[in-house]
Amino acid sequence: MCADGLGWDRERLARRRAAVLDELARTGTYRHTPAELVLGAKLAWRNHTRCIGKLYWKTLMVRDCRRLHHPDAIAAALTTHLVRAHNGGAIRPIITVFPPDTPTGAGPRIVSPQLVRYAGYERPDGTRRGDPANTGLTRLAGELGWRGAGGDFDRLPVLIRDARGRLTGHDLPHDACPDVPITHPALPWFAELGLRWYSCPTVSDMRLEIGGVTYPAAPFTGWYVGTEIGTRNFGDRDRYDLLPEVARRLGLDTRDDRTLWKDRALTELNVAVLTSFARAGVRMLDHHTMADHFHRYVQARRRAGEDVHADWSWIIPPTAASATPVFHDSYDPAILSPNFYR
Ligand code: NRG
Repeated sequence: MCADGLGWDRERLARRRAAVLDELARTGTYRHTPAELVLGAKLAWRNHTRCIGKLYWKTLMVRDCRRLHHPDAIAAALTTHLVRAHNGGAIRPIITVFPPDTPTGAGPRIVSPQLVRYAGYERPDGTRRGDPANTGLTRLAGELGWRGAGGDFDRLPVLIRDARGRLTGHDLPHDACPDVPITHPALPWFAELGLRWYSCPTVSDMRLEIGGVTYPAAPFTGWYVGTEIGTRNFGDRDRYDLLPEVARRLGLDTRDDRTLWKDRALTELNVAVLTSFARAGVRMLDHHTMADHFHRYVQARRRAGEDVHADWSWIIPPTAASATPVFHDSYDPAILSPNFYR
């Protein structure tokens, strides 16, 4: 894949292979050239089976930060990453690659699952605030001395573990990836819910594996599909759990499932998320458009005699799945290398 992607002939490939084998024998690992790193990161995205956005794999911007070991330097690079990814709202797919694991030591790790996460609080009386997905992370930040305001959308510091295992917390500037306030175009009371969400996700706890080399810290950003927030983050019982509240305000009978109060609440939440991001000028796709794009990409690859590897259960949207073409297709879920792993 590497030789194809970089346009190497047989001789060039043989020379590079010999150099890699020599370096491996001497050091137990080898260093990717910048071009290999860029291609490897793009291929990892293309190979990933749980991403409906991977048709854009060629556009990935790759930042080589393999020289940065100190947590403060890493945190500064993460801020730059967010600014470039956010790009004034025109979200760009981007990955920043930090030092790999080597036989002489582990690379740094980002313990936070994403660069922006809202704290989750569990009070002794059982009441909850914030994002329950992050209660563990919130506790860990607390052990490092962080104190949250106790609200629903308090940003946690990014937790970084350096090569010696030392854990530190780093506050990144909020305006590097601003929050979008959530309102509804036809339901004025929606603003009273006080909902907001950050502009784009930056997954930071997956390791990138290229040619046998592991990069434990390689955070990547893309734009949101509306349902990630409107359906899952806001709707899931073990997340913000907003369906009962929204349904009540819609005047629906929440005691009878047959009123489809959950479905109608989900729809209004998704309308609110999509229109709020549009109004804020932050790039986001709806699940129908995203699924159509993915489906057309799969068909084109198949016509070219290639297969697109994908995990169906991760590709279908969580809302209106059967109204999208991906629901009616099936995919080969084989995991190829390079790839991203948890
Ligand atoms: N569902 C998660 C984010 C996961 C990654 N999603 C992306 N990735 N769109 C959430 O925060 O809701 N991406 O790189 O674009």
